[in-house]
Amino acid sequence: MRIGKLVFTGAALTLASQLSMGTAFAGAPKMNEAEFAQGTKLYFERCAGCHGVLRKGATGKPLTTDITLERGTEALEAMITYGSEGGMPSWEKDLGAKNINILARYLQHTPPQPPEKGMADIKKTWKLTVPPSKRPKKQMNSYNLDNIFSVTLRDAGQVALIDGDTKKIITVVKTGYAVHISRLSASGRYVYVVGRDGKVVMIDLWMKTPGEVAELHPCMEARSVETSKFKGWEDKYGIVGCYWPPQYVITDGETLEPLRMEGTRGMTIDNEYHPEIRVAAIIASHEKPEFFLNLKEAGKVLAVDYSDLKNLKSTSIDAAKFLHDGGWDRTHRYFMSAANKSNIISVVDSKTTKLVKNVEVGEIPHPGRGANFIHPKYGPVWATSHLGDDTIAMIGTDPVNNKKYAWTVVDNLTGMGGGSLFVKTHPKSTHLWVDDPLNPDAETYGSVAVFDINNLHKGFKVLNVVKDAGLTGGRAVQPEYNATGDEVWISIWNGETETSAIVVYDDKTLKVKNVIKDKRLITPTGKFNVKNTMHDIY
Ligand code: DHE
Repeated sequence: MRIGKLVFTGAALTLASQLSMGTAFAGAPKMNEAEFAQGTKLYFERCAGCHGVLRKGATGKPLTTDITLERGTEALEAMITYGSEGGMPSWEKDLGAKNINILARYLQHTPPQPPEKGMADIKKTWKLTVPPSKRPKKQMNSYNLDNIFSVTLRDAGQVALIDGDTKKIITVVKTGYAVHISRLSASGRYVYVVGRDGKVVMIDLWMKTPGEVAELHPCMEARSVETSKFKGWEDKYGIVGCYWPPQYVITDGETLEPLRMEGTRGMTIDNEYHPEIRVAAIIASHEKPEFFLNLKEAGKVLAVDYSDLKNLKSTSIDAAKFLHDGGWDRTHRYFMSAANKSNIISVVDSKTTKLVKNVEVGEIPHPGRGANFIHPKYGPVWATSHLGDDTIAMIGTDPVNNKKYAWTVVDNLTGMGGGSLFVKTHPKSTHLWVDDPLNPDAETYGSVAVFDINNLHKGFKVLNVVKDAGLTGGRAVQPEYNATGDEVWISIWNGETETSAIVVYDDKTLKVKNVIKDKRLITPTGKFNVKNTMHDIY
């Protein structure tokens, strides 16, 4: 199905600006230098996230010259203009005919190879803004730290720290370009934010006004950052997963000093060499001193043991291709990892460091971190919605007391439509929230569906979040609970120059409690509540 205007985009401008015409391909349609530069910029801003820097394909189809030259300019223009049934959205409105023509010609040239980034380069980017010795010894503010939200201000390259109790913005911190996610240190003191441009900023919540204490720029494109959570290793290490160059970097947890890095190029599960194996989601084990990395193009989950960085051990687990996002089951033992273009959830046991099962679900699962709850009939389940269809799949996750339901899809719900990105619930809640920001229909992408967990097949209640925010446009994205699990925060993601908002709902009554509007809230998308993120509650 078509998912409408592509907002699912963005790559590093800095990366595009480092590529030149040197690699232009003689057999391809003519382009002058300015057009080639524009094509490169457009590709990296809009296309690389799904199709890959080298255009080998992942969530999007491969766009290598053997394919694009055969298609030719006209067919490529039509594809970009109108999108495809395979999920590629229409770009007509965003790019316009001139840019589409440039992009169609650009795609027939050999993809320029972006530069590498080794340890010496990375070390030069390390900035210890406030060394640990100069940081507060205790919390210097009176905020309820558990209930602070780190909110992605996507197009502003910032995060807003919002006090969940008063709903007021505490401060806005500058981060990387098109910032992607925030994660918390195990203690809850530090927030780590990663931008699409691969810049990581570390924020200390104990400061009188929380602010940056360190930064590092280990990649040119990235989407993931995580911190060590195993007992005895709290706040010890951080890890950044890069899209480009394909690598990961382990850092000191308190300073972001880069300590150890490894490349991820290599063989896929089909034993084919791939030059661009990107690191997608990273999740920290609670069972062992390990990070679990989704190696997207390889289809492997890499368990990296951080107990001895000098003699680094890692276990490569065959899962399924195009691993993207995912989260823990409710016991925090099983990693439910979405191989989105394979329509599979790979279940990895973090205790045995082995694949348990590849579970087939709907089209392009996209759980975020997923949602854990007790299904009235099948016991503990973990749920995901889908980008490519309107279903919500529930997978049994209890191999002890509900063995016959474990690791199979026990139930499916029908939601508002395809184009969903995130589902969410909370152990204290009886509601399951499902967004739909990439649905083609404006009414739908501005709304969320809420299911009653005790009566799942009764149907869902639709909340028109755009209307509740008093706005006329925007996409409702990523439900996130507050620390006590009785409020749900939803972003209205509007254009950079338009008014956006965050709507706070009472989880019990589903009534609006607050609408947070502030001129600093530019393109809010992901929201990360300190307590829930730090304890992996979802
Ligand atoms: Fe994301 C998580 C990659 C587009 C909002 N996104 C992730 C993760 C990955 C990823 C690998 C998991 C990180 C982790 O857990 O360690 N996202 C990508 C892309 O490659 C993609 C498809 C295209 C791109 O070029 O970036 C993409 N993502 C988007 C968006 O357009 C979204 C909707 C808006 C935005 O802010 O850019 C978006 N992604 C998010 C959010 C999360 C996320 C809010 C974290 C969800 C959570 O609950 O943890």
